[in-house]
Amino acid sequence: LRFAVLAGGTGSAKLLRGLKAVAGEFTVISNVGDNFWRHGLFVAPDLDTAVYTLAGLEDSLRGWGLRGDTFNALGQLARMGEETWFNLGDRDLATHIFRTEQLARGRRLAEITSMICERLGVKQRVIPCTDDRLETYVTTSTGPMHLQEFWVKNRGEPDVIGVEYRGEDGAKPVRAAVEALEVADRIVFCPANPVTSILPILAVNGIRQAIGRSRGRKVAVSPMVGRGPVSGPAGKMMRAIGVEANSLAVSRLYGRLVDCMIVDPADSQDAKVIEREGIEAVESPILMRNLGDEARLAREVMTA
Ligand code: FO1
Repeated sequence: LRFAVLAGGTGSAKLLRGLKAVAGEFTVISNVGDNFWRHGLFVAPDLDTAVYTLAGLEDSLRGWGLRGDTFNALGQLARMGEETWFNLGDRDLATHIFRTEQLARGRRLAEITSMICERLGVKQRVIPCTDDRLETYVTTSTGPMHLQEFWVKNRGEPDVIGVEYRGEDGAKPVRAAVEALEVADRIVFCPANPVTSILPILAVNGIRQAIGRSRGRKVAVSPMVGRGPVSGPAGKMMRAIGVEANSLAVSRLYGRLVDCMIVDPADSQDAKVIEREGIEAVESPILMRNLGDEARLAREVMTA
């Protein structure tokens, strides 16, 4: 069976680890909305989180970066008076240096990502949804700011009024991503922040259409348990775009694009409404505390 998996950051990485354990081969289509330039380097956190996780190099406690990394270069940048709120590890920097150099040579992000996958021994394909600029900006009471500035520099504290995907009109999909979606027997929506991880992927012209055209079964895992997200700013972001922060609201955001939603047993009330609205709801624990949980949910996603 051919799986295509839409993925964002930390929450997605856990399911990717489970899928790697039980499915083996699949194609990840990654969000790029949180990519940004930092210290002269092009950083692509969700791509790197997927690649590091599939390479077995991830720091699974933090949910980003490389296990055992050190931060000496950043410390020296601080000493030189630079703002160092975004923690780029010494070894992680190698990825950003490599990617930035390849971009300067004229290679595209998708090509560079597959080079990184190959060099780190990743068997799965990891494809950015677009090679073009597409950045998630958060409108706060003090003005718009890039997602990383909101989440990391300002610790997710400012009130959020809205969210926009800058560049979405001009962003073309990566061909290999469209092809993977078209031929997939199953398309999986990871348990990710819908507003900052999944909707930016769907905002790329051609990606949403490819999912709509696909004859594969489309299964989404809710990132919500009870009245809020498992982690991160999803609740705040969902309220900012005018919806509630629960599994039902997530299913409505995905709408007809998905056939089936996996929701936590704590959300069985939501599950009933989701079913009534025409999407199958499967109740299964979505919290992933260890590899056992990750593999069990991955199996659920493959069979639901
Ligand atoms: N998240 C943080 O909360 N603080 C950091 O300092 C930080 C550094 C970082 C470095 C590389 C990387 O790939 C990711 C990093 N993240 C950090 C995670 C990132 O900000 C977001 O969680 C993802 O972009 C969300 O998808």
